[in-house]
Amino acid sequence: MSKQSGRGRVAGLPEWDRCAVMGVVNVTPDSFSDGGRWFDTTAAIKHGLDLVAQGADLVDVGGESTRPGATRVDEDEELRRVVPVVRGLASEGVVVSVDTMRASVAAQALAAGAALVNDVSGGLADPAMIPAVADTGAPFVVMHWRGFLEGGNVKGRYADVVAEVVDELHTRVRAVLDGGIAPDRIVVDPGLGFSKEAEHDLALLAHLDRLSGLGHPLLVAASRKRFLGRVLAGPEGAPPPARERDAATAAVSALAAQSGAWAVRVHEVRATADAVRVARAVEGARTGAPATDAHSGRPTTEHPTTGRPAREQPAAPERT
Ligand code: PMM
Repeated sequence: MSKQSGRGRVAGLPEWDRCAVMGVVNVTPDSFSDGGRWFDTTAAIKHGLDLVAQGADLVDVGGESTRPGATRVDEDEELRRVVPVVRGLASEGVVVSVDTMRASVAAQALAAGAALVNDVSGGLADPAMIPAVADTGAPFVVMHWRGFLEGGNVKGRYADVVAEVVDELHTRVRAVLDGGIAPDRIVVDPGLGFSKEAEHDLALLAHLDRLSGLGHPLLVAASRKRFLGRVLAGPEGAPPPARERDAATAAVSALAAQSGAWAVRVHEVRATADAVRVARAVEGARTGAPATDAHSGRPTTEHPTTGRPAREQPAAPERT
């Protein structure tokens, strides 16, 4: 992968010629923006399929909330939440990622058809995680993490957030490589909102090129996060609720795609699917390499893996 781009190719996953869209299915009663909505297995599978129909390239399934102060779910409960949803989506041809900090959940999700392990602790929460993933040869997301989010954000002090996050991620990547995960199967993620204040998240977004300099594809997960609430509220106002931050999320998706991110992780897929395709079209106009994506423009095509209609047709003729 080029040192300038965080896109690259992740071995073991399909290749997209633009920033990929990872849709989120939280099978939890308490995630901060959508807790409880997809808690039932059937509803969660249907939601994942809907996200694919709206343009998601992968679906990230998680059974444990990582919001500040959340109590950990026990292992059996996490397995009960996650594995049937992973199996249901994978059996429909969806590229599934499993969002977990537990090796046992990762292993069972991979056995049920997941293609990628997304561990917000980058392998720190469970010492069995890296060997378990290395054994299967699955790709692995290494997120910047300074520990569980407890009150007061005591771990979120930085003199130079970009340099420190790059440095700490570099150390984690080395540990992951030493643990036997192949370099072309590692994705890095700055962990927006994890032990970070709004100013830290914004600085990291302003310097995605420095994170790409780690030499691995980059995942950016800004969706509905607190820093977007702060930006939208302005200096005095109250932040809008999480579910009113989707337009702001799509704006970050366009910026991340333009910076060469490999993927963006979002709750509301449709606007981000458009944003990454516009970013790709602009890139094509600059480089002379037109997009080959079957979804670009106003497609009538089917999703490449599920065979479902990718997007609806516009109801009325365009004006200009
Ligand atoms: N954030 C959340 C959950 N999983 N995974 C990665 N790789 N990066 C993130 O920043 C991240 C994540 C928390 O958000 P949610 O509760 O809305 O899913």
